Formats: sequence, structure tokens, C-alpha cells
Amino acid sequence: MTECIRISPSLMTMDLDQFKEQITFLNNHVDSFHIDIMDGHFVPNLSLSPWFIEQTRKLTNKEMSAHLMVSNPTFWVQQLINIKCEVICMPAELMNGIAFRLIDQIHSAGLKAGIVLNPETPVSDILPYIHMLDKITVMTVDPGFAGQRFLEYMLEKISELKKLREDHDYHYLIEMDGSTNKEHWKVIYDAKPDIYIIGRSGLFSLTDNIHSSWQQMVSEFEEATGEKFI
Ligand code: S6P
Ligand code: MG
Repeated sequence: MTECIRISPSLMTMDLDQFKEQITFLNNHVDSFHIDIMDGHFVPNLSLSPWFIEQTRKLTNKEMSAHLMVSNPTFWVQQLINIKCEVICMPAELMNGIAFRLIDQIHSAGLKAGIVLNPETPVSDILPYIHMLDKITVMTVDPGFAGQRFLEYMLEKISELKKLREDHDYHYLIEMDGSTNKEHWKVIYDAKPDIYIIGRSGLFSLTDNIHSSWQQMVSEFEEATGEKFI
């Protein structure tokens, strides 16, 4: 039996000429939006921003989940707290010496704190503060760009995180990010993350409008997994 599939579209990969139409449509189909924020240093690219989140909010009240790929998380966390971004996900690789302070700061603002594990980062790196987290994102591609190579064995981190959650009664949600598309739906679905981030290859590039792209994504999911999309 299929559990409810929670999709979080990666808005960095949307078609900006159809901004309003896409957000309005997706607002009725998803519980959260995934917003990539890069600074050109932590990864060699630029993408979205707190300002983009504010603009998107004019069209939806769904949860905004920011994925920070920045060298100065302290600065960007504060910017996101200022605009009350509901979920703020920080790079595990830069948390040494600031994790507890930033997580506390996010929670004091009534927001959710997450951590993102880049492919090279093991789950063990975040154990000192894992009990405080509301979300953990497992990267299944190298961060920084759309269209990256899918790294299937990263899905093992999902089982590891599920076991830890069960054994210790932790409350974080587990999401995966990168190359969610018809080639990989089966293995990703078998790993059962709580949230599937979907971008260019699995949604926005499928057709020339969001209605039919969504339908195609559903068909591709059902064909690959043999399950009903609900
Ligand atoms: C990558 C970013 C992701 C991408 C998404 C793109 O740095 O964190 O959220 O936007 O993975 O989709 P695709 O289908 O090209 O992998
Ligand atoms: Mg992302």
C-alpha cells in the first residue's frame, strides 16, 4: 500500500516565465517548496534568495524549506529568520563550533532547523546534535547544479537515519535531494524518504506546462514503482 508521497519541488529549476502558474498549481499538490540558496563560494553557482521566498509567499502559504549552500551560514540563517522561512537547512560540513547556537536561534524564532548531508559527509558527523533536528536532507547528487549524476548508494544514509530515529525516538523528517526522475524512482521509493525533492529532470522539464508535467511525473512514478501515487 502506498503511503502518501510528499513532494517538495526545487524552485531553482522551475520555468521563470511561468512563475505564477507553476506556484499556483503546485500550491494545491505539495506541502512544501524547496528553495536552493547558494553564494558562489560553498558551491560554484548562484540560485535563489530570501527575496525570492518573500515573492513566492504572495502566491502560497505552504512551508518554505531553504537549502543553504553558503560559506557563512550564520549570516544566511539570520536573513531567513528575518523573513520567517519555516524550515532552514544548513550545511553539515560547516557546523563545527556553531551548530548548537544556530539550531537554538532557529528554534527560538519558532522555525524548524534542518541539516543537509553532502555526498561525502557521513551521518556520524551530525550525531552530537541530531536529536535537535527537525529535518535531515540526504544529497543524492553533488550540490550546486541541476542535472548532476545520481549517487545511488547515498540512499543507504536514509536507512541509517531511519534506524537512528526509531531507536532513539528522534523526530526529524528525512528528505532526499537530487535527480529524482523516472530512471531512479524505483530505488528512491524503496529507500522510503519522508520527502522527495523533485527538480528539473523529474518534473519541470517533462512538458511545456506544469499541469501535464505533474501528470507525467505521476505516471512515471507509478510505472517505475508499480504503486499508486497518492
Ligand atoms: C542541487 C540542488 C537541488 C537541485 C535539484 C535539481 O544543488 O540542491 O535541489 O535543484 O536536484 O533537480 P535535478 O532533477 O536536476 O536533479
Ligand atoms: Mg537543494
